[in-house]
Amino acid sequence: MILMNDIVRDGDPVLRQVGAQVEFPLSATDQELAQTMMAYLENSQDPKLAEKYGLRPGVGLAAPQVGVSKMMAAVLVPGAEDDPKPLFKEVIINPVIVSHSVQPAALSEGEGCLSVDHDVEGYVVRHDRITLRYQDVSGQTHKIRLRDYPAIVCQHEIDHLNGHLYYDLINKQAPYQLADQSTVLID
Ligand code: K3U
Ligand code: NI
Repeated sequence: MILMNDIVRDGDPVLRQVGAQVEFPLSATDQELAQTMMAYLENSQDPKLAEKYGLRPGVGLAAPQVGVSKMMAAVLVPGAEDDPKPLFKEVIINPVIVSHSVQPAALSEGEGCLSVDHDVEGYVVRHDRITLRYQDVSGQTHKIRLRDYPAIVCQHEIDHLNGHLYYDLINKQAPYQLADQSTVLID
């Protein structure tokens, strides 16, 4: 089980490395990594388990954040409050953004990261819509379109796989200035 103590914090070089491609069929170690990363997200989104184990809630977790420099991330975006079905739930392996909208988007509240203990305020401007190609744990390739919040979460996670952290994208001089007035602000 992954606990907060297992999560690598900003300053560790593994968070700045480009992850290695994952080979298929998945090794037993990589299968367990996929399973335990998704279990972290599920547990962290359950208020009772989060409290019991001291977990910070997360909607995504990338392998480098648990010290493994590989192209693998778990994503669990919950659905609406009264809907138990997640909006997006997948372990994405060797993900590539094959195309994206010109239209930018940012979360109105900014972003956070389980590997960054202090909040860095400001807009993190990303693509509003992406076409994502990835492999699932069985090795099957998917090509899907995502927009708005799930697209933002996947971009945050793919950034982890390429050694980038969300605050790299914040304009430090003017954190809430938007260069493009058409930027979609997501609540
Ligand atoms: O954004 C978070 C959240 C948690 C529960 C419910 C709703 C939102 C927590 S921060 C988070 O999930 C990071 C996780 C990280 F850093 F380990 F990848 C991912 C993320 C945060 C904000 C925007 C996009 C992705
Ligand atoms: Ni993060």
